[in-house]
Parts: sequence; structure tokens; C-alpha cells
Amino acid sequence: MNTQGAPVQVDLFTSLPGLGYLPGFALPQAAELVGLVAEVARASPFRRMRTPGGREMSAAMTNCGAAGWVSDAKGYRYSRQDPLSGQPWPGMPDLFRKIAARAAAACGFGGFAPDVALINRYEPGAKMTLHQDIDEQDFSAPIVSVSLGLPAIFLWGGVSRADKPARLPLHSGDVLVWGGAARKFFHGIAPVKHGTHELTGATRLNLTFRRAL
Ligand SMILES: O=C(O)CCC(=O)C(=O)O
Ligand SMILES: [Mn+2]
Repeated sequence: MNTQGAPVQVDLFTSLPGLGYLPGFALPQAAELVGLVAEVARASPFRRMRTPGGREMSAAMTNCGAAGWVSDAKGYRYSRQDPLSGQPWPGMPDLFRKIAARAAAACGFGGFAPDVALINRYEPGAKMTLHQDIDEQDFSAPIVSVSLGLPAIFLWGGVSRADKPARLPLHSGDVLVWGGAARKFFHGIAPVKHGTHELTGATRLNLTFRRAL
């Protein structure tokens, strides 16, 4: 069910195995979500982190929840403090938790209680190369990913980096869920095209909800 009580379309399970695709699932709350992201970013600003190899990532990131995903010369990990401030990350808004839990349940993952929302901000040209989400403690929990603002192409690979990824267009309000056998599948985002969106301007936002601790 979506937030308005209508049956949700969960498709592409057959064409993209393991990936739950909920088009427009978060559209009714999109404006509110963008406002909450701005609130999080007032306390913990977006920043471009460096990979352990020293490269600046093209997406800017922040987090909310009990911990946040961070990357620096020491590696990828979750930290209970924002390294910019030394303070805990902002708390996770209730609406974030609710949407993530509902989307997970719609894809067969009941009881999802995320403790981290990593928030990515893409300006045109920014991308995320194929990677696995494997810094979490609990792989029985799915990943729930909410897209807002400018569209993007989601790359959905497989168990190996060499698997040729499928390309799935994502629009504002779309939600993806992956877990179970697909939990560690490679995925990424192709370079975001120029454009403007009524909610976010020349920006794509993505929230990924994780059970990290
Ligand atoms: O921006 C997206 O849609 C994907 C983000 C992602 O894979 C991540 O943050 O690990
Ligand atoms: Mn990821």
C-alpha cells in the first residue's frame, strides 16, 4: 500500500531480479521530504567526502540517524559523530522512518527500522560509480532508496562488478528496495543530466535508508 492506501505497483522483479521498484511512492510527501533534508543539512551540511584513495566524490553527502556513513583516508565506515562538528548526526525525522518502513514492507521486508539515512546530493554531472553497500552490520535488512528532484539513471548490476548493469530511469518520488539475495548487488548512478526541478532546482537528492549498526 502507498501512503494514500492504493495498491502499490512493484514491478521489474522479473526483468531486474531482486530490485523492488515503487514508482511515485514518495511523491505525495516529496516537498516535505525536501524540506526535512534542508533541515538536516542546516545542522550537518552537505560535503564532498574523499575516497580512501584520496579522490573527491562527485556527490555531496550528509546523514541523519544514530550514525552516518563517512569516507576518508582511513576508509569507509559508519560514525556516530559528524566529523565536521564532532557532534552526533541530526536525528532521523519520523516521516523518513515511516516512508522507508512502508516501502520495505511493500516489497516483502516487514519490520524495517532504519538507523541511518545517508543523503546524497548530485549536481549535474555528478555520478556514483558501481559499488556495493557493504559497510552495514545487518545484511538481513534491505536498502531503501528514495529519489527526489532531477531524474537520473540507476545502474543495477549483479553479484560481480563485471556484470553489465541494467539502466533504470528514476524520477522524483520513485523508491527502490533491494535486499535478500540482491542485498550486495552492485549499483550506481550515471552522470546526472542538466535540468531544473520545481522542488530542488538543479539538483538530485537521494536518501538511502540502512540498518547499519
Ligand atoms: O543515488 C542513488 O540513487 C544511489 C545512492 C547509493 O547507492 C548510495 O548512497 O550508496
Ligand atoms: Mn549504494
